[in-house]
Amino acid sequence: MVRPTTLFTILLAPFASANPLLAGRQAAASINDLIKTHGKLYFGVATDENRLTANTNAAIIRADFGQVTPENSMKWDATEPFRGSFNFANADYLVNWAQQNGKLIRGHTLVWHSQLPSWVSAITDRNTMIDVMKNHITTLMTRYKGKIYAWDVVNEIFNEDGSLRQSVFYNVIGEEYISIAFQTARAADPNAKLYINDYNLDTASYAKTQAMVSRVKAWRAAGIPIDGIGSQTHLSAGGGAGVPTALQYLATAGTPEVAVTELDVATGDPTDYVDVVNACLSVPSCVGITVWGVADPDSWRASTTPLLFDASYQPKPAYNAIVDALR
Ligand code: 9MR
Repeated sequence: MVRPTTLFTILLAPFASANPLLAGRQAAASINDLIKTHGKLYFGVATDENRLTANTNAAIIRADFGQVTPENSMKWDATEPFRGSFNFANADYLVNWAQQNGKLIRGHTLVWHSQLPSWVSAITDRNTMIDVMKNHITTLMTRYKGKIYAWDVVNEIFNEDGSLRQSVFYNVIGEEYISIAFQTARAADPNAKLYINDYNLDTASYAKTQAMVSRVKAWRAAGIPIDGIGSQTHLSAGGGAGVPTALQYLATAGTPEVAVTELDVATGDPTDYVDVVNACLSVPSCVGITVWGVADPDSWRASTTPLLFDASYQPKPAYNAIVDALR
């Protein structure tokens, strides 16, 4: 089957310069088109309605990226602020935009201790918590069934020492919440790739990286349907150096896929970005890279200017270095 994104590239790429859809494009080449020549599925970016309707974000994403992740609109506080009362306005906008523009979508995120409404944090009864978690997962995944390439089913469930975080899900349900979450997700949208996603997995020898690999191996052996490990890859300057070895190591957990899911680099050093791109190229199961926003001022850590486009929405040296590395 021809992927929608491939079709988009074939049909529209030759007319890019004349196509008003792509007006506003500033970069020399699409890093999404280039990474696909290496057999990867996408080079993507986090965004949402507030970004897509501002400045030249939409034009840049249309031209240069092949996948979008909702930065905030699919999180629990946004989608189910009160029990059983769902709000999909911003998430629908993101999904419709992606479909209209031929972009893959990574769903983010179903079970996370942060951006969690207080009504969930207040639950103390195990069966109630299981019902609530299952209903949340099933409702979101069913709404977008068939439209989401991959879901971050659980997010940031490890402590830095590799033990499991004492989140409200862990405390009330026990470790079994992980298996319940993945089984529920598989049943809701059997074609979506199901991911476990976390940060500080950027050094192979780090306790959290080691725990991710050993626990994912064990969970998969026990039948938990985990298809991918997402490495967020929020780096400090110089942090790219360890990523190739770390990603290789994460791949040894045996999941069909790994992905770089939230890349940004304090100072935006081109070398760090190229290290991460080369890491994905050198790991066969790495399906793609997502950067955590388009332009520096919109970053969650804007003061470190960590992204690929500057405050004027112009491509930075790191963007051009990625183009060179992929050519
Ligand atoms: O970029 C997101 C920012 O806009 C939100 O305020 C923040 C709230 O926690 O979440 C940010 O995204 C996070 C992502 O969802 C999970 N990994 C860490 C990201 C950066 O904090």
